[in-house]
Amino acid sequence: MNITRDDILNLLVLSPKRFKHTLGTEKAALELARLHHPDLDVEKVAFSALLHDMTKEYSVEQHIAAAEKFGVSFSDVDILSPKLLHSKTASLISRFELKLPDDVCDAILYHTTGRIAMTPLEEVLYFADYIEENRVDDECVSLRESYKSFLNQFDPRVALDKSLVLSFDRTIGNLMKKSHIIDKNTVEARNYYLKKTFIK
Ligand code: DGI
Ligand code: FE
Ligand code: FE
Repeated sequence: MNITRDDILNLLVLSPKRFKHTLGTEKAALELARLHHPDLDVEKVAFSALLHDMTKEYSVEQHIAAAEKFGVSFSDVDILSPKLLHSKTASLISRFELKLPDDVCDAILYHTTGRIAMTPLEEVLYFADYIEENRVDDECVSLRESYKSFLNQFDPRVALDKSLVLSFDRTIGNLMKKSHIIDKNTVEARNYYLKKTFIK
């Protein structure tokens, strides 16, 4: 990749809180990769984590303008789920401006919703974002604890699958409580990882 970690840190424009979360996600992703997917390219893990929320603080108008630069327009349906726009614009910038490889851009694209049969890189980023150490809300704390306890009881693959199911269940539960639209990828991912925990 023709970009360095320092280049990425210099291009991030984020509040201190979001920047801390970004570094926490990088750390968690590297740790998850070491245990679950040791063959992953550590630079890809770090770069996808550092960039995953690069547009998180954009307004809807800024997301629309950022996508337009690459000839992409959001539908009215896309805009009904504004929280998902940052994964899309961060992925577009990574792909077309930073010229990062497809697997890194896909990990960024699916970091909020997850999807069926995530690649190792997608899985590591998705879950690191949820459990990184700076997330202190009750649900993240309890998910981190469940993950640790699963690791003590099951092999790492099963522990991660069970933790992914818990994470999707919580996200879907929260979205339902607020009557928000649930992305098809989130639902499909939840069912996929739930079935996986039953089938040997
Ligand atoms: O960007 P972060 O805060 O670090 O975390 P994230 O990218 O996982 O975003 C979390 C937010 O995204 C949270 O407010 C719930 C929302 N979200 C997650 N999945 C879906 C979703 N929103 C909609 N509308 N649909 C989803 O499927
Ligand atoms: Fe995000
Ligand atoms: Fe994040």
